[in-house]
Amino acid sequence: MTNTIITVPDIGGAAAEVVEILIAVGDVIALEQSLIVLESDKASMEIPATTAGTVTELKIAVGDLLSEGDVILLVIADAASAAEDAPETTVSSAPEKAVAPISPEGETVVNVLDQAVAAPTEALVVTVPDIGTDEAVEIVELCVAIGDQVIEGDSLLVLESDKASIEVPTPAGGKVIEWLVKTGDEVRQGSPIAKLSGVALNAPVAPVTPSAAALVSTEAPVAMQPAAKAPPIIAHVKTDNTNAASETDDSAAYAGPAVRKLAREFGVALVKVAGSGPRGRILKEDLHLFVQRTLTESAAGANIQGAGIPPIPDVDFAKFGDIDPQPRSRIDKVTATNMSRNWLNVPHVTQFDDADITELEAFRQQMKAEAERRNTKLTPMPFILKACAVALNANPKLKSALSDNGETLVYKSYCHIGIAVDTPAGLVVPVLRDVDKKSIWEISAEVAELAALARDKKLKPGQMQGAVFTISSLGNIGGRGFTPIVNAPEVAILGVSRADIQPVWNGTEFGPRKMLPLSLSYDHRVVNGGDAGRFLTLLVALLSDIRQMVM
Ligand code: CAO
Repeated sequence: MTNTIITVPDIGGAAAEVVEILIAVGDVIALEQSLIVLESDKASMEIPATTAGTVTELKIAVGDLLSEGDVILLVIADAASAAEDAPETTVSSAPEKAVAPISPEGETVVNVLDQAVAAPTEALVVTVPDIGTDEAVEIVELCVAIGDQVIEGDSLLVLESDKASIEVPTPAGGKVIEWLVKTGDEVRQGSPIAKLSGVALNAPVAPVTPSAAALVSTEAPVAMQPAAKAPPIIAHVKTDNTNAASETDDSAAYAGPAVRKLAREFGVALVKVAGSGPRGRILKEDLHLFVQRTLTESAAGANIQGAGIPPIPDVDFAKFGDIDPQPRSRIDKVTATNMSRNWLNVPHVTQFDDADITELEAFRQQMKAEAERRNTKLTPMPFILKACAVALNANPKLKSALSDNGETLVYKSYCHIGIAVDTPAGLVVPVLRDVDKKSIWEISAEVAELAALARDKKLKPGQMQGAVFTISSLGNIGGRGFTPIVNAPEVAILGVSRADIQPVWNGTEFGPRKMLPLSLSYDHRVVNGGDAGRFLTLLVALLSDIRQMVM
């Protein structure tokens, strides 16, 4: 047995101080277990283990200033992990030494897969590729079994985030010899998921979708060398911005990045939470407890004072007849939460109008042959999308967003529009980018492509982000009108109902016209009746005479 050195990976430049040592000599550590906490003037970072084993010597002390390459400790790999580690190749789609941009939430993800050298080996550890988010996502399904032979591109498992289901394909063919995860586990980019054997590694392993690029890195089997593979470090960047949700400076709270992120999602000021971890470190469980207590207390207060929303009582339906309770999909549950959040936070107003699409429909019928030639189906949707883009650019408040706790209105130059798509797994909203710059044919093809991806659970998170406005169409189902719920932080949403022939007065007589019912819901904190009226009137005019769209 030989010692392996674990060193400080790329921490983004400047030296950082050791503020906490999370392990001791003699401890048995697991791969990716946090070893120490470093704190620079900008960030606090947990440094994870790059190899599993027993700690034999610590080379650092609290207060030391460390930079990339400094030795942290020595580890003797235990028999199991040594056997596991040596002959393996790790495949990941993380960019080489990538330092991800700082997200709006103030998270920086530093990925330190920094030795991208392919070598022929027997076993292959497949890791989660770039799934377009730094957040941990849940494994909802394992698609293959131990012993299965897979070929490159076969789906290994299905991940489900708050927004989408993502199938993770294998980057190479081989036999599945071990699962490193199970259903219900949460993983993120770089997490090892399965081992394959019989993989020919002479050729480079293919990048896998949904990743942007893949690399092959070999875990260094040589003792007394810095480990070649390192799991991602997640660093919380301190900012000077005052968090809208907290009245006090949370950087004073002692917590890791994951807990800080969760606290921001809950809107909890971390300084109010008591930590039960080592040296008072705030753990996720502490945060859950805090939220639970706060909710219970406020519910009790609300009941006493008669304020707040009374909970809907649980009913034992079995008392009245046979029942069949079914677990809801994750997307259904997240949609429910988002709907409640948006309904309760956004003062909604809905305005209705009908567009006379008689001419549009005549034109659409004329174009059917051309649509068939292009192997697409021309529905009213691409025209509605295009008309919305023109009307949004003419009324930019309808595609703005509130920020800074209501202090700022963010206007956007781009025009990405979301469309609600009903899928068996739940409601998802893929986003068409730059609708204002695309032709009706391009939009039509993209709607079909995104809707198909949505139904096949193949949308990437990035394909569901960045919308300035949403369209929810029930036109193919029916109904005379409905009040859609604004998809905050967007400030408006268009509901489209079923077009029907109506008798319309033309000044001298009633004539049969095909009328498309539209309902525009908007956030009345941002959009006033005048803004909405101008937008909807223009939209109706554009749909009634589509020649105006090109003017
Ligand atoms: N009025 C009358 N007919 C309409 C129509 C409308 N407003 N909108 C679509 N249609 C017709 C289409 O023309 C098509 O008929 P033809 O083949 O004869 O032309 C038929 O309905 C089916 O259209 P489609 O649904 O396949 O295509 P689309 O482009 O209109 O919609 C999409 C695409 C992805 C929005 C749709 O497939 C979908 O998922 N709709 C459900 C949306 C949903 O569930 N919304 C709920 C939101 S909850 O807030």
